[in-house]
Amino acid sequence: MKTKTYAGIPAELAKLEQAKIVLIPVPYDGTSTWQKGADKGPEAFLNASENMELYDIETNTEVYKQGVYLADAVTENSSPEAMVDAVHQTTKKYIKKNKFVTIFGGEHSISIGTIRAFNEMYSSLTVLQLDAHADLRKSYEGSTCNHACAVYEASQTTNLIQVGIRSMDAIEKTVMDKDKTYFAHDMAVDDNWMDSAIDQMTDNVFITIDLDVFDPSILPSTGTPEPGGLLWYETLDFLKQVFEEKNVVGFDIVELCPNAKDKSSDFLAAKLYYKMLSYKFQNEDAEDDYDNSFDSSNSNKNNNLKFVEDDDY
Ligand SMILES: [Mn+2]
Repeated sequence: MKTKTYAGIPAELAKLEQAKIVLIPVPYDGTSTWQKGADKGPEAFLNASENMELYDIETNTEVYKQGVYLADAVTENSSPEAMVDAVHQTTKKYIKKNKFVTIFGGEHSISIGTIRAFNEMYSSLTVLQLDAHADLRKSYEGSTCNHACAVYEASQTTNLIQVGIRSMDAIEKTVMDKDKTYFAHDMAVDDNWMDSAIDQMTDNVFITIDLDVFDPSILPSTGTPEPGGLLWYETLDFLKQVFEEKNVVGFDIVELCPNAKDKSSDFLAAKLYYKMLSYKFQNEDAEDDYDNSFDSSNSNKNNNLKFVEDDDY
């Protein structure tokens, strides 16, 4: 039974009917290969969120007043495939309720389900992936729903843009679209990478953030930390521009692997989530109705085809 609201917000702002935002926790860690613990991510994130100031200085807003409904966690873990299916169905259910749907993992394999749902509900979807790892394997250790395969399906069915990549297997080069991949070592010496990535996006953008995209100096608590990652302000600068210029339809944040002795990563994740909501709703009056602009006719189309976009965008 759920006893708390997101960030301890008042109960009347946490009801599904009134809330514009839905948060779905997915405490899943079934396929991680090195450090376990991503199943504890949502709880650590929610605890940190409760201890965070809810006024955002930069946007001069209190986005929680738009209403945030904390959904029941998706706990299906009988198999990776069953988990992905449950995430897919739950995400879609709340998109259809005209909510801004956000998901907190769990390991990155949960995004196979979130992306599938958004791709069915929005046309010409761009998936913006911030991640240290390419995650483009078609299958890994006998499953297509392994964390190493997190965006393989997206690479085939959406306009996938990968940012911050600094670890991959050579086999992934056969799947990767190099023109839409921003390697960390290139970003470090290229002032233009943000504009270039935004120019490649369609209007509808879903963002998947693997927290290991951040440098381990600011986010050590993740399953596979990789040196040479993004820092805080450059990441916010990029995300803010994406929210301002595109229709961000939802996002997920994954791979928080909390450490009882160092809660700074939990706070970074909590603040990142709240910042993204603040950017999304900064020009929306809390009293105004919200329209998440999903396209119900789209769910009947076959979005399993390779993404093709002939128009300029
Ligand atoms: Mn990943």
